[in-house]
Amino acid sequence: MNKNLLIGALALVALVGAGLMLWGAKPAETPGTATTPIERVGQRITVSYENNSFNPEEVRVKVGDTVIFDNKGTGNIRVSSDPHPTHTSFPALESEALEPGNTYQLTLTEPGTVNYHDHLNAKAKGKIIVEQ
Ligand SMILES: [Cu+2]
Repeated sequence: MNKNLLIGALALVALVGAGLMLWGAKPAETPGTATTPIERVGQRITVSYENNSFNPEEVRVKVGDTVIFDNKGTGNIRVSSDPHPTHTSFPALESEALEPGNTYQLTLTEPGTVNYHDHLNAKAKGKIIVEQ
C-alpha cells in the first residue's frame, strides 16, 4: 500500500516535471531583442581622379569589396594595372577610356596588392590593398 502510494507520488512528480520542462522549452517572446547576425557585405569604395591624380592614392579593402573609379577631372582617363604600358600585373583592372563624369568599377575577389595607373597619364598612380 505504502509502496503503491510512493510509486504514484513519484509518477506525479515525474509528470509535473515533464510538464514544466515542456513549458520552459517554449521560446521566450521578448519583442525587440531579436538579433540578426552581422555580416560584412561587399563595400563600395570610391577613388576619385582629379587634378591628374587618384584620390586616395592607396585604399585598403576586403575581398568582395568593389572599388569605383570616378573621373572628376576634365579629360579622359584609362585605369590600367601596372606596369605601363603592358598592364600585365592585374589584367582584370583595365577600363575603357572614361570621359569626365564617368565611372569604372572593379570587384576584388582575391587578397593581394594591385598597383595601377592612368594609362593616358602614366605618372598618376594608385594602389589597392585587398585583405582577406
Ligand atoms: Cu599604361
